[in-house]
Amino acid sequence: MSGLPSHPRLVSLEGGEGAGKTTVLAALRAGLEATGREVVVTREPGGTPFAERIRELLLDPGAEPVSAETELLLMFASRAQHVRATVQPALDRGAWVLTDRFTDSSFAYQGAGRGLDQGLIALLEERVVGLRPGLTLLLDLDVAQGRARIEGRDPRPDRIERERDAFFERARAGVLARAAAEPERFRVLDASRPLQEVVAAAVAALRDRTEGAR
Ligand code: Z5A
Repeated sequence: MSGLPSHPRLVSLEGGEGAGKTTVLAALRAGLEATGREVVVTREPGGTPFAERIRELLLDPGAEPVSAETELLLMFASRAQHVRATVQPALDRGAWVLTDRFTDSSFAYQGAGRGLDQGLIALLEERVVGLRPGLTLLLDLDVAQGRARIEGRDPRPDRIERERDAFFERARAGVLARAAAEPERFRVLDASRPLQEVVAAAVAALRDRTEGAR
């Protein structure tokens, strides 16, 4: 486990395509706002205008193959800007930050998925990011089931969506291993259940943490 500080008001959602992160985020936001808290909902890659431009680069299928190293560094370039321009200022003024993906995605996709050195990713996390969420909700779903849910959504899948299932299986195994290694931070939710049940489980998990973290 790393010695990085975790912030109790930074909450991340992780999970594969079609796991329900978008719907869950909206419910978490509504629950927190109903109690009078300021909430910033954001995402990675992206979360600031500049970082969103990096997201476009990352997801554009383009014509030129993108190396795994390029992909990793662009993910962290986006995250560096996101943390400094959006996440940290919001935390500093007392807001809750709900982010659709954070550094665990880089360990999962670029580390476990692409086979890049986990030590390099850990170093980037330490030097460039410098903090971890206090709570990470992992919406865990079978890869084929996730694909089936988003089938037909986008006539032109993005560069990462075009990957084979084996890549997503490795990423899933990678993030599950991280969850097992950090049970205090992660809550693993079975995302194959009906959406309203997944939402209710996520809201309950966050409620557990909001007690005393106002
Ligand atoms: N990536 C990376 O490689 N490295 C990094 O460091 C970071 C990211 C930060 C873009 O992320 C890509 O970037 C992503 C990882 C990579 N590529 N992949 N995979 P993204 O978060 O924008 O992409 P995504 O995970 O593919 O998003 P998504 O497909 O939109 O997933 P979602 O938000 O979890 O799903 P949803 O939109 O909420 O739900 C999809 C559909 O399923 C929708 O019709 C729902 O109504 C339905 N759904 C959801 N849950 C249920 C349940 N429980 N039952 C029935 N139907 C459901």
